[in-house]
Amino acid sequence: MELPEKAATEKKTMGIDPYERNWMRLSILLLVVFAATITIGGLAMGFEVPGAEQEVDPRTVLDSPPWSEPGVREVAPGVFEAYVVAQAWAFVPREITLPVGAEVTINLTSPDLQHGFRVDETNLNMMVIPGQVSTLSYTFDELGEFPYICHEYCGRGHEAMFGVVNVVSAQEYEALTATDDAATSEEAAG
Ligand SMILES: [Cu+2]
Repeated sequence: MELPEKAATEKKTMGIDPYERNWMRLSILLLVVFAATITIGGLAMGFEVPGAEQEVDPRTVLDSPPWSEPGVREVAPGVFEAYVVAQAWAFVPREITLPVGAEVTINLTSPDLQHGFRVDETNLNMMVIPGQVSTLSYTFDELGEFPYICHEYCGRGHEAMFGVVNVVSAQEYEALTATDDAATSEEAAG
């Protein structure tokens, strides 16, 4: 008499438990929310995947400006443009210094492999593909160091691909750029 009783209990456990059913409903709801977020973000809010802003030839891209001289430049007061090369296995430049409140447009390209670029504590997060320039803008409103890393596995030196955005006070920035200018003019004079 024991066997049929056991079979009966097993059959009972095959039904959907209310707890499980709620989790299934929640998962389906989440999928609907994600789909809605993507649709609204893409169609109504203008979110775009960083991508083919500009096509380049990865074999010759580093031979001519601005890519032959990667770095940051101020294009208008408080508005900066950075050109960053992601190459196996380092970022050029390794350090970007900006005054607090700087609005910077970061352009990235790679002459060799697929790389990634993610800046800590910001929403700057891009994929870098040879032959393309990825571009994102960000305003650094807080002082501090914001490390960036390559987050697309790109070979044996992958873990060495990192750098840092230094956000300093306006005075400190002025002092830094003043010494840079002095050094440059000294070099030119010498
Ligand atoms: Cu990389």
